Amino acid sequence: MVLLSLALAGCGGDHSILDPAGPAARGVAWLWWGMLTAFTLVFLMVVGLWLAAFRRRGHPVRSAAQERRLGLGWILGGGILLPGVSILLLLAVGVPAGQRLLPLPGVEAPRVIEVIGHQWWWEVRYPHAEGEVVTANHLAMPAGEPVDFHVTGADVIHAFWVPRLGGKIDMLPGRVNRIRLEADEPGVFGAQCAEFCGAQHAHMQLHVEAMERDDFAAWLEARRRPPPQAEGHDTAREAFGEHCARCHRVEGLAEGTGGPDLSDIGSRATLGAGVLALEEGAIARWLAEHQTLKPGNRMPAHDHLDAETLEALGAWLETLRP
Ligand code: HEC
Ligand SMILES: [Cu+2]
Repeated sequence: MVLLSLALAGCGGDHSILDPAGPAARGVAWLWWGMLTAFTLVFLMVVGLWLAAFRRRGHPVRSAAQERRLGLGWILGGGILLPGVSILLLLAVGVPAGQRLLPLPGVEAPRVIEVIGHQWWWEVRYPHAEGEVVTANHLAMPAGEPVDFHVTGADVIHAFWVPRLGGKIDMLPGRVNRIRLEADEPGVFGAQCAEFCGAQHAHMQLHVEAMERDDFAAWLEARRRPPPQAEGHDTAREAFGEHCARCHRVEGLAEGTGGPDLSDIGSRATLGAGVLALEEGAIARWLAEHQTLKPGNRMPAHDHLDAETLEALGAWLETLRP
């Protein structure tokens, strides 16, 4: 019982395929339950036959012709008919469930959100927004309508997977793959890179937030403008220009590439793709300890900067919110 409850504890939470929050995921979950039921029945039947074989005493006497017919029956029934019917059934349910994940023509083309996998963080782009809207490790989407995700990899193969919304899809460098997902209701969903992509693959989580359509429009609108700059913080801005701006973008201030966009970093839920919760002081802590918190990550250590500068940088970055 203890082992069972431990195992079942893995069935809940915001990464659970058994708790679907959209039509694509529901199709996959139903298929999963159906297969589990069918395979449990087959398992019990096999165990039953096996036990029955033990109980049987003596040998039945059959003629050679009877033996042959019995053998043929097993081959045709158990070897062709049973697998044939099982596979047809699986296809009949599985193919439509898979189709629902594909952006097939016919439906009015929904909104597109681009997701790019990096070692080891997520870049999210909103091409339909007027102006450039980019976020990192945080994906916002409207609820109650399908969204097409166009995914690719910047360096190695990653995979995009929001378990509660639907099946996963590979993110391949040099190719754009598409998947159509929909969230029934506003909510927050966990997402995780699902293709081993190097040492910090496990620390590559994405915070997915589905919102009412109007809230989503406002969310986008707020990010079309540079974040308001708080008074003071001049030393931090200067240090940022010197040490950080080549890799990080802050709208209206820096156009670096190679690292996450920090324009709305103060409004995020987590840092380092899920390594730290974003609370007061967390950014300064990340700056000082990120190579311990997420060893080998692609941001160089900044040991040559004194603690004061790192703290000033952290305090300023926390003010960056739309
Ligand atoms: C050589 C490029 C590079 C430089 C220089 C650099 N960073 Fe980074 N930074 C990165 C990368 C890559 C990541 C993503 C690491 C990860 O999560 O795997 C990152 C992550 C971050 C994060 C967390 C972002 C998030 O979305 O959670 C912050 C904050 C940050 N950097 C701030 C800074 C500051 C401040 C400086 C200057 C002192 C700096 N970085 C210098 C490449 C760089
Ligand atoms: Cu990965």
